[in-house]
Amino acid sequence: MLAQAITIYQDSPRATHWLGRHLERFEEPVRLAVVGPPRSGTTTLVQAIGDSPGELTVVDAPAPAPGTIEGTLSEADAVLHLVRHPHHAELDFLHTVQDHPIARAAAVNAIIVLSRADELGGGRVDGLISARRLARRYRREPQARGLCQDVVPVAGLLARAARTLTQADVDAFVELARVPRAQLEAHLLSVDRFAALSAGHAELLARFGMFGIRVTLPIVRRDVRTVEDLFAQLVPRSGLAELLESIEKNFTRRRSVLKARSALLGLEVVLRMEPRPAAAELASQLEQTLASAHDFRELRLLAAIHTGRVKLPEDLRAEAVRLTGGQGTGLAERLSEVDLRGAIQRWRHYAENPALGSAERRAATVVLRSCEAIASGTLR
Ligand SMILES: Nc1nc2c(ncn2[C@@H]2O[C@H](COP(=O)(O)OP(=O)(O)O)[C@@H](O)[C@H]2O)c(=O)[nH]1
Ligand SMILES: [Mg+2]
Repeated sequence: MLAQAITIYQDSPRATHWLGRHLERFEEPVRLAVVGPPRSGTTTLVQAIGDSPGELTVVDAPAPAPGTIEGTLSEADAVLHLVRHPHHAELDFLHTVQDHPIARAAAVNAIIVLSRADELGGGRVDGLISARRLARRYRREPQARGLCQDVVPVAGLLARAARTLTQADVDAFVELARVPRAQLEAHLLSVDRFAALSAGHAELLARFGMFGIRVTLPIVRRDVRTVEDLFAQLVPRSGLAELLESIEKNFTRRRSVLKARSALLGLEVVLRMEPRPAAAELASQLEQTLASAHDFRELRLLAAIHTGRVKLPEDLRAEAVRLTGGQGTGLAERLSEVDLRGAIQRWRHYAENPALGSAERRAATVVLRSCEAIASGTLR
């Protein structure tokens, strides 16, 4: 469709440049924009996630002024929305972003991050526990439905410190662990008291934050003293592990769908800004594609299952995830341990079973469509 559009718009340099750029993007890594209000921690989190060459490019996208949202996000295939508290007005921004017909039809490219998650627990070592509870609750709320694929809490500062950990940091913690406990406790009561320990420790504090120090110290006390080992302990504790997993599952592994989504959005902009009779056919083709794109439905279903918005019995749940590509979109991954003919009968039955809730019946219909697409060989 992009190639067709380039032919139709060859006399418009602006349109062909824009469309050509969208064609190029198919070859590029998934482009992930990290968006949030000032001081929500976007810069810190971008450094914590880091690029994965050939797979993922992460860009820091400070919250744009109202009205420039489309421009900022049109370059991204997927978005992390940072909020410091989910019930804050900050979420209105996300509603605005998704308040576009195509964005809504394909709201499959966003993860909400509860950033600076350690602060939700008041800096206590178990801070992330309350943040996780909040995220779990929020994932199921109607307000989040249709807006995002997942809600994940992350203590970005600790995550970045883990990512950039050096042997010198480990040594500084080892030295800290030698200070008698009672004496150290007094220093751990406040940032000022801690910084007073020594200049080197002030730097450690700046990089790890008080939460990071409190979390890391007991690990080092348990004799974890190499960069690799400490890194392995800090990645899950900062929430970074869960975030990377969610990015992988929802974005990197679904690269082709996200790229297609970006291209459709890009095409829509040209068709809307420079309408012409020769493009009418293309416009209706675009509409049809969006209405029937099964890939988007699969992505939404997987997110609904993952977040608990759709509740299926355990065995059905596992099969639904596999058949809709949650373990990999290839035929082998979809069909492992599944007899396709039996699955089609089963899922048709579930789709019509009045004992299931309406969300579950709709889910079964999506799984059924996936099975039928596999059977007819039309699955891309
Ligand atoms: N406690 C805590 N502070 C953080 C965290 N992430 C960032 N910060 C601090 O919040 C401030 C803003 O962070 P920054 O990444 O520059 O936010 P940005 O304005 O969105 O780019 C800085 O002082 C950071 O050190 C976090 O996970 N926990
Ligand atoms: Mg910044």
